Amino acid sequence: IDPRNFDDILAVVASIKEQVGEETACAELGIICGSGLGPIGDAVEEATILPYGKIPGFPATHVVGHKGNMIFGKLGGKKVVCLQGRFHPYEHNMDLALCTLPVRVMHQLGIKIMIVSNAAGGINTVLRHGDLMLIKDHIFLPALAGFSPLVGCNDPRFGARFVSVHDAYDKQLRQLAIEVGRKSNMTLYEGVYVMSGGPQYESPAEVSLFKTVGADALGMSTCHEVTVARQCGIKVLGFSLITNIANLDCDASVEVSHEEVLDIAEQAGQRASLFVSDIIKELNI
Ligand code: 6GU
Repeated sequence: IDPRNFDDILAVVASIKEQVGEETACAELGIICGSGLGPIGDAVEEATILPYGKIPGFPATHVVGHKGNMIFGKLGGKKVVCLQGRFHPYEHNMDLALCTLPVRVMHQLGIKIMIVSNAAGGINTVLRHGDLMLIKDHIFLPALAGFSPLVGCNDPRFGARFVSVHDAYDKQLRQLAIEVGRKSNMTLYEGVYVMSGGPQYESPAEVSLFKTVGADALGMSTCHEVTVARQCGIKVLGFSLITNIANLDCDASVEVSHEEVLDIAEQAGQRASLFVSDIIKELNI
């Protein structure tokens, strides 16, 4: 499977439909559960689970704390397809087209809206660990340096050659999230997410750089998926679960540990998942 080849994507979709059935495979909402939104995958009703290992072209996931399942079923009365486990560019030689294959597959399965989540380090000082930040815009650092999933020859069936991302995180969906948050007394910040390539965490000087250019939270995922979703016209709602505070001062810095990130993601993930379920109930698709 070549993730840059449109016909290969259709072949992947045909295989999925053959394995789970045409009716089960069709979905109107796609969810990418990053660290923290795993529980939402477990909450899918009438679930049909397809492990990534059975999907042609899907690479294996190796990161501890990330599963690898495509889950079909219902949430809040909507037909959903849920990706429990995502592909990080640092795991796959910065092959961003490969890492976004699931987004193109979900588009062919019919999704109109995609909800994405990630674990992120807080840069803005109002953020505390365990907080949820609604993403209003992003800085896709790898893409600015040439690592974009849209690089290469573009089959027009994927969408436009030059994609506008002025409205990447849909304003109406963000307003809905804020309203639902208000009703359920959920403190919700809105901010800018910056994606770095990783896998090393950033130095204090690098975090200062991101703060200076307007980033509020920092992670290693999401932007590539959102960019591909926008190319094919999917509306996006994105969240960052703040698992730790990014280091800004090199004389008062602490080690960032993946265990801490996973621990907080697990603690706060249940609440975040309930909140996202409440949003899904209110969606008009
Ligand atoms: Cl501090 N940096 C990055 N790049 N990703 C993270 C993080 C920090 N904390 C959680 N994920």
